[in-house]
Amino acid sequence: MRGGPSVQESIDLITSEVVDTYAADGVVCIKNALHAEWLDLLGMGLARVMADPSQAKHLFYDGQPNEFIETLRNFDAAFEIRRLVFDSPIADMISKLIDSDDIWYYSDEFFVKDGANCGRTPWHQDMPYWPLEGNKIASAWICLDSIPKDECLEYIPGSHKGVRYDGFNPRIVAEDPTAPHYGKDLPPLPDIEADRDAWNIASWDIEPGDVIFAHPGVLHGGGQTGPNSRRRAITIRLYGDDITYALRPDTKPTAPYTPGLGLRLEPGDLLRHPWYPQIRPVPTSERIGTSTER
Ligand SMILES: O=C(O)CCC(=O)C(=O)O
Repeated sequence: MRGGPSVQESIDLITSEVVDTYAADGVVCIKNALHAEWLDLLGMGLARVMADPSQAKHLFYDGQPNEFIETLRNFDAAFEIRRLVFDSPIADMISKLIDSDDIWYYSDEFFVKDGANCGRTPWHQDMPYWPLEGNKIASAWICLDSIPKDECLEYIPGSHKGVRYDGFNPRIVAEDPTAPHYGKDLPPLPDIEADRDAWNIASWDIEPGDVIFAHPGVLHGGGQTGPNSRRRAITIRLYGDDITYALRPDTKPTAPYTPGLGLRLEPGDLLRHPWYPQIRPVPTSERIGTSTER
């Protein structure tokens, strides 16, 4: 039968052990974390985004047999994704995970590998692409499809406490998944695929409703699809009260590009700007009925 945890039951899955694992490893997988209705909402949001010509579709491995689609800030393009961010327990789970009552939206991203033999997402950390610093931040990775461990996103636990690498260059990932994004200030990514045994790689068999929470400093990548699979996933990125604006190398824009942000904020300022709406406490305009929810 379709179903799943209530909102409160989902929030209760973030136990003190989960919080400790997240702090140490920067990644934790919570099984059966979301009710099936949240996945319905996610599926409707994905359909709207894919049908919307004004929502940019970025192609990895453009024109190759392993091509797949990525779209950014679907919160602005799809009412369903906006509702998922405000109404589902994800924000409350992240609030407990990172110990911040106040939660803001940074971004969200679909990775649509909707068919056989889509390529791997190259290994990377997210922090180098984002104009921020701090520790109270998490991405919730949610997949609409059942996938085996070797098609799941893979992570290097603990790497959020290690070296901060340059990003990869999305335009030439097919030729070189470690080619630098900025080419300035940060060391290039290691070639983890070329030497997988040297790394402690974690991933999980995934069923719809499972959620992986990851710190954006953790190295992660992977998730090619097999001959009979599809893997349609979103990552919802939320942050808490210690996150400040930070500069990145000036050779490329950050992701998403937020023109004007750096003209209004100084490095070290708290990251407060309409680009990043507050999610918790729920703003009055987003409240449900007359409830007194946070
Ligand atoms: O799902 C994927 O293949 C990539 C996801 C990712 O890079 C992320 O969640 O930051």
